[in-house]
Amino acid sequence: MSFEHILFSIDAGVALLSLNRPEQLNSFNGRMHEEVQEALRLVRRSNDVRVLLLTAEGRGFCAGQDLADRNVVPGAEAPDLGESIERYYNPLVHTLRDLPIPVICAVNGVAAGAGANIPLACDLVLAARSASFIQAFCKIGLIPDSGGTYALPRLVGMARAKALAMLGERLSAEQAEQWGLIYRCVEDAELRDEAIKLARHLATQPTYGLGLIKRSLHASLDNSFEQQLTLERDLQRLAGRSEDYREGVSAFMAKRTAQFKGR
Ligand code: T3D
Repeated sequence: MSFEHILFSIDAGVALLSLNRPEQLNSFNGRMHEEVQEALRLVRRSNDVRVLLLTAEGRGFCAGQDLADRNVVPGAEAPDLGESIERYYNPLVHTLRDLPIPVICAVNGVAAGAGANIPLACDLVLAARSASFIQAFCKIGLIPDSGGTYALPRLVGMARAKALAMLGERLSAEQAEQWGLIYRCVEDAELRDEAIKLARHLATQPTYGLGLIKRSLHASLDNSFEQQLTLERDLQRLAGRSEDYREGVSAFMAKRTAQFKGR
């Protein structure tokens, strides 16, 4: 498949997926969804990809669904948004969350609607200082989707989640960092370089183990202490059988730099 609305490349273990419909603030139409799905399939199938970096072109990150595709004429049947969510948005955030490698999101500008929640399905979110997050759904009679109602209360608490979702106000990147919605806010001009630096660093690390870390942290949100200890035992068993663990210990003992392979 040739890509029209995204840019996609793989270099030094890092897959870079950049949304590329800047005139529409990278809002999603069907074609862009299909392309993102195809790129994520390539990431999943590749043995070379150790980290995924998601970002976007232009002044915005993503304005959610392209509303031009939802502007029905009076009297016409309402579009089935549930179908769209099942086909596109839910698989997208599921894949980002479940990929067994670190997923970085670099939010380069305004992130609204689904575009504000897709980053929350990623592992490490950097945002440009001028970027902002808007739960725009309430302004058009919708509810936060793409995992927003799951992530928001868990990340910022119920009081702030309700205010964000019901007021649809712009949350600055700085405030998002202070509230714990994202990992870090960086200067605009440095965002891409910082994100690539972080991605390249992680791509040299024991990424199989990093995948197990994300799995265990995700599970902890719904597990009891006992269940979590059992999971830690099981995942540590897997980690302990990895080539990377063997290499990490051997390199430590030999006082040399470890060469991890993500296996
Ligand atoms: O439908 C389903 O499948 C269910 C799933 C739904 C998920 C959702 O995401 S629903 C929520 C959809 N998104 C929104 O409601 C956000 C709409 N956009 C905005 O509120 C504002 O554009 C922003 C706050 C994001 C940015 O404002 P601003 O002032 O910086 O830019 P702008 O002038 O509003 O937008 C720039 C251009 O992008 C403009 O086009 P133009 O006039 O230059 O030709 C605008 O129409 C276009 N644009 C922005 N967002 C969308 C969009 N075009 C289509 N769809 C958009 N979502």
